[in-house]
Amino acid sequence: MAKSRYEYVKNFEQENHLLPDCHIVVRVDGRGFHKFSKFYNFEKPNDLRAIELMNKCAELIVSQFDDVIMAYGDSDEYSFLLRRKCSLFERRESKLVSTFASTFTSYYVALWGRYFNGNESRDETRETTEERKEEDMKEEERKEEERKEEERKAVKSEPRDDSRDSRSNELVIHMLPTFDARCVVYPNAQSIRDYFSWRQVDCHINNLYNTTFWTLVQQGNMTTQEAEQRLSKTVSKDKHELLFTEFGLNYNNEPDVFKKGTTIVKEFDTTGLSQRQVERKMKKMGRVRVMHCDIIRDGWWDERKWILE
Ligand code: DGT
Ligand code: MG
Ligand code: MG
Ligand code: MG
Ligand code: MG
Repeated sequence: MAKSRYEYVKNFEQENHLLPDCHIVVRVDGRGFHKFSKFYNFEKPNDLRAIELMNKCAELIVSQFDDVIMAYGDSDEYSFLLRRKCSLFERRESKLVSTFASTFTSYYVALWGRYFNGNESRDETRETTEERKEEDMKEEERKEEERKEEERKAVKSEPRDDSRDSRSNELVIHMLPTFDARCVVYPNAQSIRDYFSWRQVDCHINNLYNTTFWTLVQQGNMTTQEAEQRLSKTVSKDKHELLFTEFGLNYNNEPDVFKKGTTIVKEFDTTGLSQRQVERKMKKMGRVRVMHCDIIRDGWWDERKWILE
């Protein structure tokens, strides 16, 4: 192609090629999800629909990019770990950041209805047509109930939020989900382990706080200010104790998906393979596994040495 006289402007572009041989983490985080989660009435403290939607988006990304070896997420964020030797987009930071943010956002928007509008039953992973029929019938009945309930409300002429159809949870144009992203480069296995420990500890601390806070509000009939006041200056142990003695709730029995977040990892069966065979195999797709477990302990990483190779 002949060069035009304008082409010199290309020289103004700057690329940040991330350091070779280092681990890259791309973290996406929902923009303004405090407001977003309120607008779409997320359940408190945890909305399983939102969590499962996030997990599905992350799983699709892990499956789509060979170089993503692991992901960890909770709340409105997900961290993706790229293989140390990865050359995706020549390790160009802006390409990585923008692609992950937009791909994640696209999945989130495309799958929203499946998780938030009772369209989960359209999931192609569903087992048999018989079960599907039964579910569809139940779904119809539920929708009919909802419709009647809406009518009753309308008759009482409650003030209605005219910004959206309160009968559905459809995304509206002035409140669409967007995600930011950043790349962080880590020099060694220990810093990567510490990175994921940091995120999982954060998940734990937030979840313990939120669980206690919303229990005080929902079951203890406190105002949010009172609950905040009650929890100020408390440490973890106090919150466990409060939940147990005042509400008979053993925090340890809360679902792992809330306490531990979600880890998605590519697994490879490498038993009996030579080093060369292992390397060849690692270049192909591994089996994608989703789990909710402790990733701070050594054992988890010892069983999956390929992640940090
Ligand atoms: P940012 O990230 O700086 O744009 O601002 P936010 O508002 O996204 O703040 P961030 O990311 O620190 O916190 C995530 C927010 O999302 C937090 O306010 C709680 C909310 N959120 C996430 N998952 C759930 C959920 O399952 N249920 C409810 N009720 N809220 C959730
Ligand atoms: Mg934030
Ligand atoms: Mg956020
Ligand atoms: Mg966040
Ligand atoms: Mg192009």
